[in-house]
Amino acid sequence: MAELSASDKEKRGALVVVEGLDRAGKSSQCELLYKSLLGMNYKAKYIRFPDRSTPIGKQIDSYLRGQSQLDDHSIHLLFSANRWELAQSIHEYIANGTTVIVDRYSYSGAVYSAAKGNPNLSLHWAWQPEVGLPRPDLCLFLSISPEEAAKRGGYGVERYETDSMQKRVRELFLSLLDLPHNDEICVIDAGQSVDEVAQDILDPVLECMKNVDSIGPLKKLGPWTFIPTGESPTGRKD
Ligand code: NYM
Ligand code: MG
Repeated sequence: MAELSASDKEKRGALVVVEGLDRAGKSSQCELLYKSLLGMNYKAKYIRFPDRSTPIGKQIDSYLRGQSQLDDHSIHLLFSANRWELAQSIHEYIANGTTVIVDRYSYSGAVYSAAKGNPNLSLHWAWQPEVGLPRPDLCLFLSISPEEAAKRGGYGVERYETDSMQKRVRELFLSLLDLPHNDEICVIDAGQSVDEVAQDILDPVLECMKNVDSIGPLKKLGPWTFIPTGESPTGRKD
């Protein structure tokens, strides 16, 4: 196992986000990554969104389980508020040298809401409440086809876990990959074995952690990140 050098110990942590469709294997891979980093003596923290433990998270959980109804904009803003609740602590972890692994983030936030097809809720609109949140240093997109994901256990239990929704979510995720300013996105083939996916994830994460000094202080998500102003990959103008 790698020993930490003196300069490693002074570095800020990296903010690493893992994204993808339901059943892409995000949570299992985040756990593995977290354990690998701890095993190498790095300081690491694993968080996931939605964080269902907070009062806002409980409202989200009830909506996802179909136990409550909410306007599309309202639930969208709750998901975003759930990230804002943790923004300060993410800054603090990063500043004290802890690498933060985040299971879903603003990209899920924007694409799932936009995929609902509400004509008043474009991808561009959906991105706005994310502006100012900590900007990931690296985003790993676990790429899997909706058909492959649907074969995995537990699929179909919650709201959004339908074939048509997952297909639109994937199209929107892919449209984000084509936009400028997305250098920090790395696409991982999530159809491989668990060990192969874990290795494909670990390499870019270690590279990113090594290079955080050259990236500089943790940045903030801007309106320019991923979504060009005034248009959206859904083809709608705001
Ligand atoms: N989801 C998740 C959103 O619609 N917006 C968000 O901002 C986030 C973080 O919640 N189908 C959706 C995607 C998932 C669902 O997430 C629950 P998970 O990771 O499956 O528990
Ligand atoms: Mg899910």
